[in-house]
Order: sequence, then structure tokens, then C-alpha cells
Amino acid sequence: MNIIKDSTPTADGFRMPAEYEPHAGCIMIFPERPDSWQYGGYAARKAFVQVAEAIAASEKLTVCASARQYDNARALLSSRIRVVEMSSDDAWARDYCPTFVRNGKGEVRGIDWGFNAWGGLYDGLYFPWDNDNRMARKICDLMDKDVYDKRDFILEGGSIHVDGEGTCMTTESCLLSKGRNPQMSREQIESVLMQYLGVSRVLWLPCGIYHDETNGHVDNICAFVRPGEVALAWTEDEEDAQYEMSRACLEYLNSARDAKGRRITVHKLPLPKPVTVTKEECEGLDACWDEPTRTAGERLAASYVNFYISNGNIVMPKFGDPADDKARDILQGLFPHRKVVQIYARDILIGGGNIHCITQQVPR
Ligand code: KQY
Repeated sequence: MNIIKDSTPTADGFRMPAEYEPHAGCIMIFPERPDSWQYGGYAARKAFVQVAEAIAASEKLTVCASARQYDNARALLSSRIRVVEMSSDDAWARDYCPTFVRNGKGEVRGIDWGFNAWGGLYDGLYFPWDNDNRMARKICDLMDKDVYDKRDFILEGGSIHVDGEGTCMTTESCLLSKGRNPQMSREQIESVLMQYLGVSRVLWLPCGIYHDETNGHVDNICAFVRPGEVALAWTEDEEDAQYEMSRACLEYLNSARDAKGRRITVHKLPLPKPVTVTKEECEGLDACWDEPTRTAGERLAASYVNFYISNGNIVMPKFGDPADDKARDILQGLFPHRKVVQIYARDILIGGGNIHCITQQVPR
């Protein structure tokens, strides 16, 4: 594996493919951190296994597990799934496994962004994060891919989406936050995205989902379903703090053009009713640096937009909410050539993210 420091993907003819382009595979990490996953992570691991099997039905999946969890992961996951031992600080493959880029000849390389646990010492979520930060490079080594060293720029994979035709979508609340790259202007950040993702237009949604502890990752509020079309998390409840946030994103998207000069078609995906964490769930979480990670009644950032597009399926969350079926039907209509598989994801949500956050695709 070569570590590339003196060039960029765009200069070398590489670009990040959209998630709906063909995959060679996918990466996940087995969860066990006791201040993220309640009651030692037993329920979370069950939910991760369901997600893993749904993805492995149509693409090669690699699951990284700690030395402590390796035997358990191997026992719980079917033989079609590759399990490798690898250290991490938690289980958010989207955020710190590599972003992959591909060139016209089909060669694939990785990008190793800097990771600081969603805000470092400013407003990050845990410390230390050095095992997470080493994962992108280790995965590229494992998969025999050269890797661009961009550790001087803090970026989580969940903070970007691309359409595969020159457009990147992100949120101001996250990528302009003080805990990421405070020394850089918006124009400088845009320039990095253009140099590394092979895009020529960056769409800046103002915000993400209410109370999302990532400073509002785009992958929880809005996703491309094809070039020129997005699914946007939406509520009709004007009393809900989310209403103004989704409305602001809609207004932005209605006035935006993508890299090809197209207007964006927005498909509203309903949100579930507010999901809050229970006292019993909180009691099952260890403290992080003497502080409880969650308090009873706290609202979780539940959203159906946090789905994963595999070669054959859409793997999406359900929450036991009346909107589960409606959200599934809308996504099924938007992806007629993939089968929508819904997984009860409360035990993933309690950790602070959802199905898209725990997966990272490898382009074919
Ligand atoms: O990408 C994400 N949504 C990860 C959130 C991390 C939360 C840590 N408890």
C-alpha cells in the first residue's frame, strides 16, 4: 500500500462514486463500547448482525472486531461474511473507515481523513479516538488500496454525500463547526472537497436532525436517491423543533442547482414521532469521563434517511412507529430495482447514529 501525500484524487483522475453505483463490498465494525451501547452492547450486536446479513445478501461484507469480540462476531455472523480483528474506539464505519474514490480505469483508492470523535476537545463525544483514526489506513492496507493522506483535515464520512455526477452535499452546522477545521474558511473547505471527491459543486444544507450529536451529519437528514433527486427527512408538525430545520433545508434545496445545473427534486421522507431514551436504557450505559452519556427523556436523532444502499437492497431503520410503513413504501418507490429491508434499529439509535453511520461502501 502506498501512502500518497503529494497529490490529490481529483488531480489523479479519481472521484467518489455515489452510493447507488455498484459496490465491491462494504465494511462494518462490531460494537462493544459500554458508554455507547447499553447493557454491554448485547442488543446492539444483535441489531448489527441483522444489518450485516441484509448487506451480505448482495455484496461482500467485512466486519472488524476487537480481539475480545472476535470469536463472538465469528460465531454470530454467517460464513459469507469476512471477520477481521482490528482495534477501534467504537463502531462508526461511515465516519472513520476510508472514503473510497475510483478512476476511469476502475482503480480504487482510499482517503484517510483526520478523525477527532466529532469535535475533538471542543465538543467531541469521547477521548481518546486514536484507534478510530488509524482505521482508514489499516483498511486500505487490508484491501490492498493506495491511500491519500488527508489527516490534516477533519472529516467524517457521514458528513458528506455525493451524487456521482460532480455534486457533494454537506451541512454548515457540521463542516463549519468549531470542533472540525476552525482555521479554514468555507471556501477553503469547499476546495478540499473538490480536490478530494472529484466534485465541482458543494451544496450546503444549513443543518441536520434536531439533537444530532454529530453537529448535524447530512446522512441523517438528506440523501441522494439518484442524480438530481434527494430524500429529505420531513415533519408536518410545526410545534416540533425539527420543523424549521427541515423547512430551512427544503428552502435551500429548492433554490439550489447541482453540478450539472439541474434543479433538485426533493422527496419528503416522514420522520417518526420523537424518540426519547428511557431511564432503563440510560441505566445500561456506562459513564464517559465521569459524565452520563445519556439522560432519561433525551431525544434521539431518529430518521429514516439514515439508510444504506447495497447492490441489491435498501437497508433502512424502523422504530416501531406508525410512519415505519409509509417511509418504507416511499423508499421502495424511489428504488424500484432494490428490495427495501427494514431493521428495528432502536438499539443502534441509542448509540447515536443509524444504519448508514455503521456502514461504509467499497466501490467496484
Ligand atoms: O455518525 C454518527 N451518527 C456517530 C455518532 C457517534 C456517537 C457516539 N456515541
